Amino acid sequence: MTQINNLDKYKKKYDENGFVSPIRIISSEETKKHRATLENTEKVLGNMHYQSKIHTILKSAYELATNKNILDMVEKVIGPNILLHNTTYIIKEPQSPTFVSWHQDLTYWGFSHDDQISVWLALSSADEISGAMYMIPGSHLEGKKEHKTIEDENNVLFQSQWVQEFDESKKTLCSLKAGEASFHHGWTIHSSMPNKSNDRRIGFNIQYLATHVKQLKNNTDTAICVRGVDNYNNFGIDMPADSDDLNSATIAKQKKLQEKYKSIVSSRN
Ligand SMILES: O=C(O)CCC(=O)C(=O)O
Repeated sequence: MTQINNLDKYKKKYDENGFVSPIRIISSEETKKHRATLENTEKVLGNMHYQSKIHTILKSAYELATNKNILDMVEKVIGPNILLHNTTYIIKEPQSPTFVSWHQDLTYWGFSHDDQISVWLALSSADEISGAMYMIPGSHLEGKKEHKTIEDENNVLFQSQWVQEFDESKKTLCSLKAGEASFHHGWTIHSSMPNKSNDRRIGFNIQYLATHVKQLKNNTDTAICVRGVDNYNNFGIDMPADSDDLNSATIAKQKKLQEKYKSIVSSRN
C-alpha cells in the first residue's frame, strides 16, 4: 500500500507556497480501477465532468475521498475534525479547448472561515500538454483578490471569474502522474490550460472543511464528517454511497444536492 512519509516537509511547503505537489496517493493499478469505475458510470449516465457530490452515488469516489494518505495530509493542514464537502471529476476531453481561468476557490463559496483545502487527484496523467494546473506560489498569503467576469464558453468555472492583478511570471506547473495529487489553499491563485493530448485529462477534485466552518449563503448545505468528530453540526449530513452499482434513488438525491451546490457557488451574495 502506498504510504506518505514526510508529512511535516509537505506541510512546510504548503504553508510557504499555498500548495504542495506532487504527492503519491495510490498506485497506478488502483488508479486504473477508479478510472474504470468512472468510465463505466459514464456509459450509463453520460459525461460526468463537473457533477457534484459524486461520493453520494459512487463508492469509488467515497473511497478516494476517505483515503488515509489524503486525510493525513488534510489533517496536517486543517486539523483533526474534517468534513467532506464536495467531490467532482474535472475532465478535459482529448484535444479539447476547455480551460480554467485564474481564480481563487474561496471567492464565492460562502464559508465563514478559510479552514478549507482542495485536493486534486490525477486519474490520468496531467502535464503541460494535457492541461495540468498552474499555481502562483505565495498568493494564498495575500487574501481575496478582485475577480472580473469574462465570459468564455470554454471556461470550466461556473462564474467565469478571473483574477487580473497578480504576477503571472511566478506560475508553477503542477504536473501529476496518475495516482498523484496536489493540495491547495482556497486563496491560492490557480488556473489550467486546454488539453492538447490524445488522452482524457481526468482530475478527481475533493473539498474538505474543518468542522467549525459555517456556510453563510445557505443554511441547508450538506457535508459529512470523515475524520474526528463534528461538535458543531453546521451542515446537514450527506449519505455516502456503499456501492458502485448505480441506484436511481441515490442518483435522484445527488441531482438535488448538485442543484443546491451549484446554486450556492454560482450566486454572488
Ligand atoms: O481541473 C482543473 O484544471 C482546475 C481545477 C481547479 O480549479 C481546482 O481544483 O480548484
